[in-house]
Amino acid sequence: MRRRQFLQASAMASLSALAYPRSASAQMGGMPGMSGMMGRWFTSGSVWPTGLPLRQVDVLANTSLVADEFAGMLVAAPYLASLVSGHTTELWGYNNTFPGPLIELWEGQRVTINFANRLGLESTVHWHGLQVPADQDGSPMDPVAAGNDRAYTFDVPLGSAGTYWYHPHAHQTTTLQVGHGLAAPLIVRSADDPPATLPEVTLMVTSLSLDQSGRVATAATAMAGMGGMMMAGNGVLLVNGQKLPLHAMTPGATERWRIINATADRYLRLGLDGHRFTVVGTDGGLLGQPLPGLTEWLLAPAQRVEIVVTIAAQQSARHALRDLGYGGGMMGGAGGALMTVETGRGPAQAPVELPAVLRPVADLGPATAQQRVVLSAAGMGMMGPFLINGKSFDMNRVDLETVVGRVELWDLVNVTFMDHPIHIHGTQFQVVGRTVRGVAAPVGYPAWLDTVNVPAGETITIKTRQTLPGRRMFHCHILPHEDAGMMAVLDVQAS
Ligand SMILES: [Cu+2]
Repeated sequence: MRRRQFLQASAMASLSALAYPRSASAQMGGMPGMSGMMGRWFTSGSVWPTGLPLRQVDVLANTSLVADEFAGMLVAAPYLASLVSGHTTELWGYNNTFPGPLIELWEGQRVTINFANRLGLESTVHWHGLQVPADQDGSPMDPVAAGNDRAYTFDVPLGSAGTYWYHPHAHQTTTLQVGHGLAAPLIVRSADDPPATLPEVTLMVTSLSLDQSGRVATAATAMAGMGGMMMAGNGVLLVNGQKLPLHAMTPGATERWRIINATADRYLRLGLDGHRFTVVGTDGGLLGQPLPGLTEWLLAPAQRVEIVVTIAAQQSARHALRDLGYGGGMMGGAGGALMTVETGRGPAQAPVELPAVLRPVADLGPATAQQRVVLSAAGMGMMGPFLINGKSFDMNRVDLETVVGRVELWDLVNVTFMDHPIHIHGTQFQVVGRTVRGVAAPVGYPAWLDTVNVPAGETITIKTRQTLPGRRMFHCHILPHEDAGMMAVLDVQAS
């Protein structure tokens, strides 16, 4: 298939996946109504300010005086924030910010992050999507006890420029910790970055559930964590910690937006009112060439996308970036408007030509091994808890084995009634196959992913390779599913 057809087929494929989950949730009878009722319960009484100018996430200062090195300090601790009128909210933050500070790195840099855990429970910092050594990956096997410190040290691989994020990955409390605000963006930069001439905006999407006194509704997170209920989160969707912020643009301006789905459990089907946009990058960085003319993009929990937006040349106009809604087999509707773009009164900016070629996405080469990963549910197959290859997570058990450098095909087989976004630590992979109800369907475009959505009833085949030895997690990134055991261990042996 020629490349353009390939890309279009993929965009179509992601649209065709929509019909199934809707019918699945319709089968649940009166329960969607219950979900709506709970949504009101957990958010009523909290009046969120909207329409404030979009804030940029604070950048973590580099305290290293040595060239090609980055050093920084992260303190995870509870702190009080004013989020809704009339109340203060205890969040858990990195350096008392929500989201946490943006870590900006360059390919080839040596990185040292000193981490102080001042939470009341064990935590870790997981560098989601970055290829770091297994013992620096912040996995649940490697917790930092409450009150303790540790240093994370790694080198940023060449070719890894892209949009990432970091968050806690502690055993069974990831939902709780991320749900209290612990998550932050991380960007790896490269001198070879054709869209770098464009103004850039980082949009970190999180969800937060507050009760009527403005407290983080831990009951909601704990309940969701009880076995992975088929319910989308009740939280309010926030962009850079704000509800429905206002982003000012010059009429006709072109910008590069890095969008991070840092929610615990929400699919984001992104659209910009009245506009088409161009995708230029996914989890692991740039595509080989721009993918233009899109009206929507499905961003599963933990995924990132880089889009280029040219806003209409009309002056003083408002357009919403919104979540158009995608159940993924869960109940819960569209998240609605996430951010308002408002054009000014100045003269329209001239259109910007994107480079035709971005950065090659190389094939990993012929696969020499195959693995099968079956996503299933215990019990009646509806409510979870969800399993991987028939088992619940045990960090002392090895579930799959591989060897450094070995290229493998993994069949991710979803026999449950809902979608699961599967994340593999320590690598970036490519989607090479897709089977819908036994029939091969068009697969994606060549792109680097560390998290792939496996729709209900489908099989997604990925080509993957680990470059460093050690034990790695792979798991569902709907965090209540992960906490309830939808996770497994990949042992990567030295070659
Ligand atoms: Cu899941």
